[in-house]
Order: sequence, then structure tokens, then C-alpha cells
Amino acid sequence: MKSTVIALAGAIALATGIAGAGASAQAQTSIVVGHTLSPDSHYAIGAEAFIAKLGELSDGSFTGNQAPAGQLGGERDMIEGLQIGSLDVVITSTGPLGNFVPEVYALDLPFLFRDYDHARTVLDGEIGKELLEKINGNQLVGLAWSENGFRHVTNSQRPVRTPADLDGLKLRTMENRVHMEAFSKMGAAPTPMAFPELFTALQQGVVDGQENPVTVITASKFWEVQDHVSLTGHVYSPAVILAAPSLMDGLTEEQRGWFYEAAAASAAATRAEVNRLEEAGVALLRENGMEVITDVDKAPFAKLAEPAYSVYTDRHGPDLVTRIQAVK
Ligand code: EAX
Repeated sequence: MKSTVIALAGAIALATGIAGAGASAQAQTSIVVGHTLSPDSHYAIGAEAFIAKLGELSDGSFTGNQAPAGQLGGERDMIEGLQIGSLDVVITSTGPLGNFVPEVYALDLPFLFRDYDHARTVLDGEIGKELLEKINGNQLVGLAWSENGFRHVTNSQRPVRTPADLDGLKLRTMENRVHMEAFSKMGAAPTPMAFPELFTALQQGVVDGQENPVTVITASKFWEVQDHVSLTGHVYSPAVILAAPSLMDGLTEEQRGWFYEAAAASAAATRAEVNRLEEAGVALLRENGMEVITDVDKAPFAKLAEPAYSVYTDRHGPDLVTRIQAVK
């Protein structure tokens, strides 16, 4: 997706596509930032912030566009695109990432993070850094942790207050082994599916429900196809800003630094929008006709979901989970 435009006539096109020409020419590199959500989502705000910061730091030698709404495919497709170098930068949930970097499943465990502060402290600290390094060992570059939010169950059939209400519900999950195991233990019939297929699947009744943070429910207008939302907050959904190694390897150290700074600015902008929607979201859902169940007793859900921890711990042991729980 990377394209190079030589601004002044007579310039020599640089084989790498990266700025570096002298006074006679300014090479511009255009970056595409892909994500699955709508152009007014928290990811879109993060993508804009990334592009703006990169432009500012590079004095305009890097420009960019976002490719929202799954234009470049679902999150699994886009991660593969980064690995083979056909995409530049992607903002994705950790949904399918455990298929590529199994250590990341530690972040997808249900009822692990207590609240936003806990999750952000973990991701911004030592553990977050260690997991970005694991990502880097898998033909990907992890630039920064961003955010999707705490996930809640929506469906077209009935209000969900207890695990019994999930019984037999065809629930779309992400392509994530931890989530699938958790939902099957909680009584639902999990159906993994890429996000770009989800709205139509809900509309056509292929699945009864799905689960996503308020940010995604609002950005996707799921109220058009779902009547009930229960604030289950069953799992925190991190997002991560990834880049293609083929892109990063072609940069100077200074330019690489700009990408990391741009990603930090992007994550901050996205988190600010998550905060805003956590405040305004429930009212918004109600205004758009959803029945919102706010008083969900999480304990029975958490108890049933516990065996899903073994998807991670069987392979990697309990240490990282214990360390995450211990972070204040
Ligand atoms: O990352 O697939 C999902 O449900 C994700 O939450 C969505 O694509 C945003």
C-alpha cells in the first residue's frame, strides 16, 4: 500500500520509497492505516491522530490515509497482510492475534482486568512491553497498545441477566480460542466470525447476538439489528497498533521513532474517545431503542468462564496471569 510521490520534477525515485533526497526533491511516503470500524469510530479517531502526528514529526514527508470499515479485510486478514508486507499499519483488537502470537491470549482472559485503570496500567508497563516484544518475534511490529474497551453482550432474543439466559444463544465471537471456550462454558453457542461479516449475519439471523464494547456497538449502529444489551463487561478488549516489518526495516532510526510516537498519540486519542463513550454510551444505546440491562451479577458468569484460562495456562503456565492480577 505504500506509495511514493516525488514532489519535484527531475528527482530520482528512491528504490526504498523512503524520504532522503536532498534539497532538489522531497520524497513523500504515503502510509495506509487499516481497521475494521466505521469512519467515526474510536479507531478512526486513532488513525487520524496517527497520520497527523507522523506528518507533523516528519515535516510532511510522511502522509497517510485510513482504510476503515474492513476495506482491507477482517482483522485476521490484515494481520496476515502486515506479515507479507502488503499492508503498512493496522489498528486491531487482539481478537485474532493469539492465533499468531499465543502469549497475547493472556490479555483475552475473561474477568481478568478489574477496570480501565488496571488494564491501561498493565499495558503501559513492563507486561505490555514484554508482550509487544513477543509480537515483534512473529513477523509483525507492535508499535503501541491502544484500546477497544470492555465487552458486553447484545442479542435479538431476550434480556440477558444470568448465564441461563445465554443458553443456546447463537453468539458471534471473535476468532479467538479463549473467547470461544469462555462462551461455550457460559452456555452460549459461540460462532467465530470476522467483524466485517457481522452486521449482515445479525440482520439475517445467522447469529442471535454478539459481544463488543459500547464503542463498537455505537460505531456500528448495532441497535438497528439488536434489541437487548447487557453490561456484562466479561472481558477487556485491548487494541494494538501494528506495522509491517518490511515497512519498518526500510526506515532510518529517526523515522522509526516517529512511527512509535505517532502510535502513542493514536492510542491516547483512542482512549480519550473510549472514556467519552463510557460516559455517554448507555444513554446513546437507550436513545436508539435498545433495552440496556445494567445490573448484571458478574460472579456466576465469571465462575463458569474460568476453565477458559487453561487455553492460555496449559501452554504458558499461570505466571503472567498472576502478575497481571497483582498489578494495582
Ligand atoms: O476491533 O471483531 C471485533 O468484534 C472487534 O471488537 C472489532 O473488529 C474492533
